[in-house]
Amino acid sequence: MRRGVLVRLVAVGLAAAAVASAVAFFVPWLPTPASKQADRIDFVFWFVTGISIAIFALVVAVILYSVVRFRARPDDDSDGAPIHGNTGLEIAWTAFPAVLVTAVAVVSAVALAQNENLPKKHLQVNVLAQQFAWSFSYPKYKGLTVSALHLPLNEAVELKMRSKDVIHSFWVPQFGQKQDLVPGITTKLVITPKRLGTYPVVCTELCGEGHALMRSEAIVMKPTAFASWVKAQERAAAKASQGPSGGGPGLAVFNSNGCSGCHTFKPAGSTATTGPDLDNLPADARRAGKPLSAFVRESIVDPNAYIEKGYQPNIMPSTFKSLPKQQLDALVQFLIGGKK
Ligand code: HEC
Ligand SMILES: [Cu+2]
Repeated sequence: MRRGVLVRLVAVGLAAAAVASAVAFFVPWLPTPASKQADRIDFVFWFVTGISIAIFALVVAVILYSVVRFRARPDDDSDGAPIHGNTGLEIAWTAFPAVLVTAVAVVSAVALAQNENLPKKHLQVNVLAQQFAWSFSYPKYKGLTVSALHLPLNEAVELKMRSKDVIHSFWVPQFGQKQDLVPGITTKLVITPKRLGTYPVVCTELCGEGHALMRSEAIVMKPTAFASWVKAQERAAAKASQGPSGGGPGLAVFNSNGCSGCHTFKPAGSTATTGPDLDNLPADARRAGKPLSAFVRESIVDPNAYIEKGYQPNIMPSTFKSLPKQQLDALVQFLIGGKK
């Protein structure tokens, strides 16, 4: 090959690589990682992107050079020279990709193995998904159950995930991983949060009419803040159980069934807005023309019997009719809280 040709090929290749790199770097394709696992996934992503940019540059350089250099001139009707095979080239374009694909496989396998590795010292959180809410409970803290995932910074967490009804999928974009929750089995995910903040928890498996609303939050806190959050939750639960409404068992049922993930209710300290504010139940019951406790019970066991104005049917789960009677009673008691 003449030196001039090589110089031109390299120049075109570098230009193509520069354009591709700019697109890769300056478009925010992925969120900034917030966990160690997401860092490893990011590494694999950039490793593969780097290889892709190099191959793209090579292909673009050869194509552009060939199109320009070997194009047919206006009055040129002749055939091209006959060529047959080039053993050296064929060996190169077989061996080189084989090496690259093997490298990608090895790097991915190492990242996957590291991401699945669970250190001995870790926090366990049980995740329960149902149409269309998440709930998170902490066996270490006597089954403390909440609707937003609170995590201490830099501590490995094992999520043990179950579904009550259909297949859901747990996804926090900043943690970089997705894991399905499948009825009948327990699936697992390891997360080591490394950045403070509040991130969305998204259900990323179409699971029914309310799928788009099946969202919560993952809140990464300093370990000291996490400890005082746990204490405050435990204190609130203890206080509620001494209240006149017998909120203890009712509050627990409220939190462990994901009610707090959709409803605002002051006695439970919840602030979600997918469903109506349950602090206004007496007024809503009056509007529906029903006694308060009958209205509340019906709203839970048969949500579509009466649809509160401004809300849609089939969003509130209709599975609560299978709650044990005792839990249902406690829940109704907790919601009406001594009101008539
Ligand atoms: C996925 C979101 C979601 C979950 C989880 C959920 N709800 Fe609802 N809830 C709604 C929506 C939306 C409505 C309004 C539509 C309707 O009336 O069915 C509603 C309505 C209600 C009403 C009637 C309120 C009114 O003012 O008319 C009550 C009471 C209620 N929910 C209690 C509960 C309880 C108790 C739980 C937990 C056992 C729960 N909800 C779980 C979304 C949810
Ligand atoms: Cu879902």
